[in-house]
Amino acid sequence: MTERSEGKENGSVPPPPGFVEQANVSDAGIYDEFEENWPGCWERAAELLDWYEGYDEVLNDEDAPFYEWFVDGRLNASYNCVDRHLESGRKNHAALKWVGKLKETRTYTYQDLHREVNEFAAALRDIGVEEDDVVTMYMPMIPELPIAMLACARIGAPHSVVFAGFSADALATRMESADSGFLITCDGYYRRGNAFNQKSQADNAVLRLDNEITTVVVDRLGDELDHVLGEGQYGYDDLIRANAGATVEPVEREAGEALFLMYTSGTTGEPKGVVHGTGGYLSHTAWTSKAVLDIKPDDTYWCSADIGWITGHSYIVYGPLALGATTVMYEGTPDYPDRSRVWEIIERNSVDIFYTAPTAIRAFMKWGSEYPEAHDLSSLRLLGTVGEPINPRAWKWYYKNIGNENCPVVDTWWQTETGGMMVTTLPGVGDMKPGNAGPAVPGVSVEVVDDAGEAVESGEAGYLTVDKPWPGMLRTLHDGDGRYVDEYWRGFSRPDDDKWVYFSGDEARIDDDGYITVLGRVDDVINVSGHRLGTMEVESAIVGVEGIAEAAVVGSDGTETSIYAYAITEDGYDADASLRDEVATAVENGIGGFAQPEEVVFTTQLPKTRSGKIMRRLLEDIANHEPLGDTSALRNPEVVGEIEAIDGEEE
Ligand code: 6R9
Repeated sequence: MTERSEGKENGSVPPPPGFVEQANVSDAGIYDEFEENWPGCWERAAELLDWYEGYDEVLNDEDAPFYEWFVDGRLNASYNCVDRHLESGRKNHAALKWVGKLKETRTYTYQDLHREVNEFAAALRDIGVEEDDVVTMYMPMIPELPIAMLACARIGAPHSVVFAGFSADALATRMESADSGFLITCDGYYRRGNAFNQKSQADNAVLRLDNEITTVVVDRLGDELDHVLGEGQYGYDDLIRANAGATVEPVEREAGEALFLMYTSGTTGEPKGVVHGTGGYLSHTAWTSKAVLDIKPDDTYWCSADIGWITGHSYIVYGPLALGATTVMYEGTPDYPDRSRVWEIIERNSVDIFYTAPTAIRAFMKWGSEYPEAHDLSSLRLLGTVGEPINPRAWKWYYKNIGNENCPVVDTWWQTETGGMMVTTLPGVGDMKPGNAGPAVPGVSVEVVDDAGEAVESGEAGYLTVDKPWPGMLRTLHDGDGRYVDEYWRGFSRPDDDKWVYFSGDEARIDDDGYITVLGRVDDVINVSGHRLGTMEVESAIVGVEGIAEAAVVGSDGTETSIYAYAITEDGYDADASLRDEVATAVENGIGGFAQPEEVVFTTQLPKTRSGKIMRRLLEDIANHEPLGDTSALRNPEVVGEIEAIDGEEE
């Protein structure tokens, strides 16, 4: 590294001057300005959108923690992400550049996008979708997915996108919970070059549901996978053809009305249906796309997340399209057909901004710098990461080898529930500290607190909380307002003093400059290659196997975080390879192949506290070959030696 990039004594790296000159936000005064004028400061975000009806009030907190942002404002997300860019003379500008698995490409200009979103919105109405009906989508990374999302937004039908890697069971659970009668899926897709039958998964899910489901099937594979449309099933292309040239007036939605649902894992086995509104969510994602990702309308921007997760919703679809930029969507994986794929896509499309996850960066690093070196990456202006903590070594590798020390790296902390970014440096303003996400976004207020809810001293670990509402925040949980309050607002709030504090479930440290280092989850949620999973969900799939009495799963950090499962067999059952296979199959069927444990360790007991709780932290240390922390709270300390011995034998 050069002297400059090694930065100051405390390891911080100033933003590259060439970047600052052109940044959307470069005045450090923005922090004070936002603080002094809170919540009015958030009008800066709302002003990025077009409203049919202006809001009367920025924030109504009378019914906290059910906050109302941009009260009585009316807008439509599809209009904001599509139509208005036609009106502003950008109709021939590329909106979506799709790069297919087998190197096919498709580009949709804003006009193309407008046409297909309208036709599909008309089709949705034809098949009976009404305002506020929840439409589930179970699709891989194909253009029809964002098109369907925007079509739903147009008619005020909240979408619920379920990651395509989830199993039929997991899809059925989410559809049932959302009371969703509509499903949009596809025949199949390519996984490492092989055709995978997605429709049979979707059909199996529908069979499990009591109510009638209307299904739309996108033909992704052509003749490769012949599929038959059954009763209540429509072909996407047929619907589009039948509605050729149709236009649908965007429905005016109140700011607080739902734009979408997104299921995410929590501490219990039941996934949580996070509900996002329209006005606050879109303002927050548009504003952070501009201030943090520095997106400008002429940029080609690529976020490598999957649209099946929140990052793809906020920063492939809604944020960048609200700003009128070109968003790249990639169907494949970074190493197929070879390890140059990502750099080739950046070079070929002159990508200006690249946003990815630490797990991918660690893989790139392992593969070696010769792959990026063989490509011209000089179009890049800014790099971002999200999803889990990034270690300083990976951060520096990314900064140097991909950004050539010319591109700021924004390490953005946020969650499904927050809707948009919450903690990160502003790339044109603040110094970066590798391994350290940064301060709260202007207008966002975070605090790291102890068990009693008091702010911890700088440098000490505590719970990461948000002590003021923010526009992108979830509205509630679809499963009920009570669960919403219990899950997020019980721990540190003092309702009697009308003080409401949101708990993220993360542990963090804060330094003297107010920079946050996120340490990881303190609840029973694990992060598997950027996919958030509840330990309970995986464990309940495992104990469903005959012969398994009890199970505990933890995350282990390799290049990719993977799952380690510890299981106890019932008397009379052999802890053998076939039982191990059954465990793997149960997880595949219950959740999806991506959640399969890397290791299944059979043991006679699990480490438990005196109150009978499994001490996952200890299993995590064993899985990661780390020194064991405090074991004094264990009821059965002898278990540690036993598990370590088995682990050792297996390696
Ligand atoms: C956007 C997204 C949320 C959890 C979150 C935290 C972890 C996300 C992070 C990060 C450290 C970052 N996380 N970004 N940890 N540094 N920059 O990932 O949403 O899938 O809901 O996961 O991910 O643990 O609580 P989601």
